[in-house]
Amino acid sequence: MDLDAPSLDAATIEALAERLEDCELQARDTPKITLDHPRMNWADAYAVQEAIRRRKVGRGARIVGLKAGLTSFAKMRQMGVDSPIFGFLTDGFVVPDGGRCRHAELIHPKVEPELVFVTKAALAGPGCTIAEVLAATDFVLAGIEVIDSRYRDFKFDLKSVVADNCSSSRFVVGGIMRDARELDLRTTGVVLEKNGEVVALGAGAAVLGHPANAVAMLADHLGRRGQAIPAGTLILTGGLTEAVAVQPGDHVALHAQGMGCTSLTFV
Ligand code: 0L1
Ligand code: MG
Repeated sequence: MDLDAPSLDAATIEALAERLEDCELQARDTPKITLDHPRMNWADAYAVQEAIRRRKVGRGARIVGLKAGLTSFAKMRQMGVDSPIFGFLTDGFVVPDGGRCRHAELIHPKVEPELVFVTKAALAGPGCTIAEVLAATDFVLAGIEVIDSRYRDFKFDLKSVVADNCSSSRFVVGGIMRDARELDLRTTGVVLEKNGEVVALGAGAAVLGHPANAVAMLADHLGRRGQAIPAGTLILTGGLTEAVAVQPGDHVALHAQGMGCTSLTFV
């Protein structure tokens, strides 16, 4: 899927990165980029994402984690794909546990409940297994990802969304740090509440049969590029349910079985 050479020249990749990041920073939407570049390939898509990452790091942002997206069977079926997509998280995306997220800084945010891994040893693919992931995991905890596609009405194709850093915008983690080996993460239940009402619920197996699979596939993805997941990396493994739209004033809480609760409020 992603081993081609880029087909777009460096100037076009930089221009696309600037267009998408400007939309992110100014909270405005844009048509999907494949309308202008219908033949862009996976390498182009990840090259645009990488250029956005360089822009942020160049301005002093710190990379604080990685994410897998489209990891639930339901979402993969819906999008007609058989492999997840991957992005990065910066310190600018972090919302403190129980903290506030400014809705006006975002375009059309949605929240999704996720299980989060933090590694204590490097993980390298290809061929990374669930067992290797669990052995390399320091702890797991609950997280809520706020996704905010820069594309008008969330209308995109996969290459456009990879270029847009997989709709990453904000995230919160919290609750109780747990040893992954003490839990059956396939049957770990999650309940997402908005303003005290249950809006989504699911179990860990919704993500690729076991959320550690998302980490293994991330290691494989990086391994094909000669990279690895470093020790100490926080990884969002992907939404366990459909994403839920939020408005200013909404309080969102995630209860994850055995992992307590994490929450944020949109202001
Ligand atoms: O984190 C995610 O699963 C988002 C992937 C990108 C697709 C979307 O914006 O729904
Ligand atoms: Mg997500």
